[in-house]
Amino acid sequence: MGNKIHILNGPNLNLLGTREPDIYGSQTLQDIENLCQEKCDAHGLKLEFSQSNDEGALVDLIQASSNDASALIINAGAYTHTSIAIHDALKSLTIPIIEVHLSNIFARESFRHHSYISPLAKGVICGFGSQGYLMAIDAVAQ
Ligand code: CA2
Repeated sequence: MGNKIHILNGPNLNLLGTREPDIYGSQTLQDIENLCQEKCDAHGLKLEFSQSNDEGALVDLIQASSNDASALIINAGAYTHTSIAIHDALKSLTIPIIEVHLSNIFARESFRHHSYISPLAKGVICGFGSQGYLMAIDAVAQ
């Protein structure tokens, strides 16, 4: 298993940097991946960073993470609030799960206040933009 972590991103996060910078910041997902890679390098961690708009593909990636990752950091986007399939896939993992959101989901619409992921997560970080991903990597490293 070693020291590899997976960071998984859900629907529409490929659009980061193109719209809604007031909510999600102006960085692209590639910018965030680059920052995560630097942080992992500093900790001596290997990184697999993925994004999909497809719920089934995310389930496949979650299942695959159990083969070679020692932790999973996940921003499931809107599927956070809707997906029992992602909940079930995460439930079968034995590695620690950290849930991340760029925005503070509790300061937004009420439909974003419930997460199907939080009950399965070791910790939840939201509202700190891309910094939240780096905080999650630090938490994994420690
Ligand atoms: O704050 C987060 O990280 C979210 O997971 C982002 C999701 C949202 O549905 C969650 O409630 C909170 C949405 C990501 C959409 O990102 C876009 C970025 C730029 C333009 C359009 C969408």
